[in-house]
This record gives sequence, C-alpha cells and structure tokens, in this order.
Amino acid sequence: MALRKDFLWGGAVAAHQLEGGWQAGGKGVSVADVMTVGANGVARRITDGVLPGENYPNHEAIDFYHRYKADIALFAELGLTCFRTSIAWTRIFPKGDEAAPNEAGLQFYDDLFDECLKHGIAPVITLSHFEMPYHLVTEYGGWRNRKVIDFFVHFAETVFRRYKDKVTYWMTFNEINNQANYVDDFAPFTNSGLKFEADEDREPVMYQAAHYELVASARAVKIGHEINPDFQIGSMIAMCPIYPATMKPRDIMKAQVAMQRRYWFSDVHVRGHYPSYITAYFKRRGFTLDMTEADKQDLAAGTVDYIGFSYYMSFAVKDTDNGAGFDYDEAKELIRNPYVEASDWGWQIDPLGLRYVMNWFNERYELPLFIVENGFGAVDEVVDGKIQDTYRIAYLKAHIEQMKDAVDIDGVELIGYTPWGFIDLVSAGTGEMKKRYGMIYVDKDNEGNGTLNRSKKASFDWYQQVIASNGEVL
Ligand code: P53
Repeated sequence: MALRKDFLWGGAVAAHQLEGGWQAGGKGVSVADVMTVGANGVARRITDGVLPGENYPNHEAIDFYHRYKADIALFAELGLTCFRTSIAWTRIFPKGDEAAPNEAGLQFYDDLFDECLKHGIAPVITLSHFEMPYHLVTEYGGWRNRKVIDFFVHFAETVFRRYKDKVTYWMTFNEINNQANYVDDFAPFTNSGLKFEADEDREPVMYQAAHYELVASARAVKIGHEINPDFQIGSMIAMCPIYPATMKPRDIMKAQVAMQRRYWFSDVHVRGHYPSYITAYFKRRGFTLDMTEADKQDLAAGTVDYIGFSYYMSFAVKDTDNGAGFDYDEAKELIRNPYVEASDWGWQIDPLGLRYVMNWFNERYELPLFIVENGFGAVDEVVDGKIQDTYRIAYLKAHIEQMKDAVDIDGVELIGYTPWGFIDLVSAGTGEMKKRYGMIYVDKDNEGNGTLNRSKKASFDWYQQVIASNGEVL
C-alpha cells in the first residue's frame, strides 16, 4: 500500500504572512496590518489603526506580491503539486462592505493562479486566514455583527465565480477553533476581528461570532457547489488533541470536555447542526445566542466536503476544579506533557499524535482528510552559506511516517499534505521572522533588515525526493 497516485504534495502559506504589498493595487488595511512584531513569549500588540513608528511585519512580509513568479518557479523545482495560500480579502474588498470588488486585486490572483497552473501546481485556497478587513472591525465590531455574514458571502461568491476554472480545493475559515482560547487577545482578533471592553464577558461573544462564521461558511459552501459542482470545500481546524494527564477518571472526563470545547466547530461544519453537548453548555451557562431558523437551514444545507486541518502539537490537561461541569479554560489549564519534547517556543512535538487525530477525525466524520499545515518553527543558522536544518527534516519525516501509517494501517483517506511556511514567512503568533518553518530561506530578520534573497536549506533537497518518490523515500 502507498499514498494515492494523485496525492497532493504541497506547501502552505497565508496571504498576510508572505505577500507584503500591504497597500499595493488598492489593498485595504487588514487586521494583520495593525499587529506589531512580538517575540517568543511576548504577545504582538494590536494597535488602533496603523500608527507611525511601529514595526508591522506583515506590511512587507517577504514581498511575495512582487516576487511571486520567481518564487513559484522555485516551488516547481521543489516538485510541489499544490500550493496552499489565501486570498487577502482586503485586496478584493478593501473595506469589506463595498458592493463592487477591486479589479486590481482580482487580477493579482488571476495572475498568481495562472503562474501556479503553468507549473502544474494546483492552488488550494483559504478564504479567510486571519486577515479580515480592519474596517469591519472599527465599523461593525467584527464578527459580533450579523451583517458581516453577508459581506463574507459576497466576497466568497465573487472569488468562487472568478476562479471557478482555476481552483478546485477551497477552505472557508482558517483554524476557526483557535478562538476556543478567547481569554488571550490574539485568537478572537485574528479569527473574528473581536476587541473587548475591559469588563466584557468574552465567552458568549466568541460563541456568537463563531456562529455567524459557521453560517457564513455554510452559505459559501452551498453557493460554491452551485457555481462549480466539482469544488471541494473544506473546513480548517487547528487540531491539537488534548490528552488526559493521567488515567484518573476525572482527568479522562476533563480531557473529553476540553476536546468538545475545541472541536464542536468541526461538528457543525460536517454535520450541519450543533451537537447537543454544546447547546447544553450554552443553556447551563445562560448564553442566549442569536441563532435563527434560517441559520439552522443554512448550516444543514452547506456541509463541508473534507476536513482540512493543521497539526503541530498535542496538548494535555488535568482536572483541577472538581466541579460537575468540567469547565475548561484553555488559556490556563494546559499542562506540559513529560513524555514528549517541545520546540523553543514550547510547542510539544508529538508525531504519533498526528496518527491519533487522523483516526479521531476519521471515526467521527468519515470524510477525506487534508493535512494543510504541519511544521517545525526553529531558529536557523547559516553556516558556510548553507542551513543544515536536520531538526526540521527529523520533525517532518517523523510526521510523514505517522501520516502514512494512518493511511496504510488504519485506512484513513487522505487527500494531501502541505507543510506550513515551506518558504520562510512572518510568524502569525509572534510576528517574528526568526521562528522559521521553511525549506526555502528568506534573508530577513525580526527588525525587517535583510536582502529578501531566497536560498535552499537542506530540507529543500530532502522534501524534493520525498515528493518525487510519493513519500516512499524519507
Ligand atoms: P506561528 C496557534 C496554534 C496552532 C496554529 O504558527 C496556529 C496558532 C497561531 O499562532 O496558527 C497556524 O506562526 C496558522 C498559521 C501560523 C502557523 O500555524 O505562530 O494557521 O497562520 O503561521 C504557525 O508559529
């Protein structure tokens, strides 16, 4: 047995993390454009608009906007058969609430996709990857406002129609479930454009925003299938399995509830309705959400075709509160797992966890899977002009082995694999360049200095032979 013949070997990025050109071709300001650079353990700041004197790393990023032709030639040399990126919403609708799209933005992605297709690389496209128009935040309160559903659906329909013959694989919202951590400012802002009052009860606001996103996603899926029945439109879930700390029954139950808090989103995407454990939770907590009959019909009519997910690490949790609800606070309750190593940024490295979650998804949904992010953020050092990133090769190799076992031994259906940031780019979490995932090195540092030149790391040659052998030579 082996991976399927048409297995998609790719690489993944997101528009705001590599394009730069933040004002080029009429692009509007996105939420990523108002986030400063952070550091390991230091959160990025979200400023009130773009302020002078601040370092906003996404403004230039790695300047893919102006260099994409040479970059895609390099991706072709690597052997990619697909390229996952996103469409920056603000290139198409600079403010988000316009009736007519911005032609220059649409043309940019036409040219980009043509360039990919010329090299036999299929574009795999995320509609919303942490880059909603900032205007929708200031004028509408982000996804706390129902009107944003229509703005998103209009954006989705516009790009579905425009690229219907160039793109087959789509995803609606990147890592929609990150906002399960609504306590820190990062995920609510990047997922949903949410900013909170100091004394606001954040949790129901997050659920309301997520509900509108799920409705918007379902409406987009339905319209997409009408525009082109061949479209494959997936969810995109950040999968970090949450293990119980011990075999103590209360730890097991705690881990189950924690999984429910992180993964109810994919239940709705796939099944087209809310699971009863989450509606029971809303009831117990007294959350009264704006959820109409029409919403329910929309959810049922727009279920996804496949499960796109990212996998970097596993989590673990221990029961501490002794309550009957096993309530879970993701910002505070995760513990270090002594059985696995961690990256310099504390991300716990757990290759077998990938096989575990592939089984979990397969059991639960019986849909094809697509691993649309996986990778190792590390500091690279150039020695004699070359980066010998053996640690990255070891991480990717170990994960690909588990992915193959899930397919071969466990019978999971898998569409493809696109390692994250295969060309170095701006970290989403910290805004750093230093946290590198790439097989292609980009000469730029955290302060924004560097030539932006591209060069191959040792992992480039390694991945090239992995692709050429369809995963047989690792
Ligand atoms: P960075 C948290 C946990 C798992 C995945 O992340 C995450 C995050 C957010 O930081 O994000 C995804 O750059 C995301 C990408 C992101 C990548 O993982 O913080 O989809 O945009 O760059 C890696 O190291």
